[in-house]
Amino acid sequence: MEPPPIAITIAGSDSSAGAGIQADLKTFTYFHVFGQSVITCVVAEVPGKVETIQAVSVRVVQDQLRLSLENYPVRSIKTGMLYSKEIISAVCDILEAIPSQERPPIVVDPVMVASAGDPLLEPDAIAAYRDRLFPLATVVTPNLYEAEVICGHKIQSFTQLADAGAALVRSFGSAFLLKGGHLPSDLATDFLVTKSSTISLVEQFVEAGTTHGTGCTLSAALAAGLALGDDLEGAARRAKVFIARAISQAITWHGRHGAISALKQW
Ligand code: PXL
Repeated sequence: MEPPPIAITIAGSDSSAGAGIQADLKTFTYFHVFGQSVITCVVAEVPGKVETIQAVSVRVVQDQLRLSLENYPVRSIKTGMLYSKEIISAVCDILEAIPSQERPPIVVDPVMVASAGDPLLEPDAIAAYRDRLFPLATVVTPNLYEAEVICGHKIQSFTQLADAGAALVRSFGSAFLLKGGHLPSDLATDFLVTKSSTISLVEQFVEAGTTHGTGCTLSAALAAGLALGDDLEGAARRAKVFIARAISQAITWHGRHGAISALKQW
């Protein structure tokens, strides 16, 4: 039997396991992709509250990534929480060293803040994303807030979101999947913008029990599709259907401090 394709997630560990590395690995498994992980930081948190962040040393981040790439046929890579300019640069050093025709497709989820508003990226790291990681990406997946930070202006409508995508594609050369779920509407509309087209991906908006991990889960599903050999549009369509399902089937527990939920990623 053919072994499954391998995807690597380069991201933070979420102790509550709804986002981060844990969300990515569950999502990869759902798609029958063998997930490997490069842990960039350890985050002690529950949905809505980040308590502590401990970054992993740059050396250990690089060793995790280098060992996977040297020993396995890696079919796609996704990045999630990278936290600092030092970690972004360290990851780029390794990715840039792969000859471009051998480099697996790279999905960059430019994680900046947790769903409850806690910062997950040092402010001076944005330049490293723009200068080094976005140009290496196959596709970058900002939500509304992240798109505003990257573009430097407010985005208040679906038209403005699609226009922002076209400007970003011109600036960085990579494709952008812009997520419009935070724009008020009864439809959750995302735009996949490439050099040659803009495609809208539309699902019914579902008020989620939690939004914790939605960005991680979508970008992991996208990376899984690319690892399986889907083209970018096919992977994006499959990822959109998957995240809509994960949100509508979210699970809720009744814990000591009340209800607490997670997406269903399996
Ligand atoms: O959903 C953003 C995110 C990404 N990565 C890690 C996280 C979170 C959200 O809290 O903890 C590790």
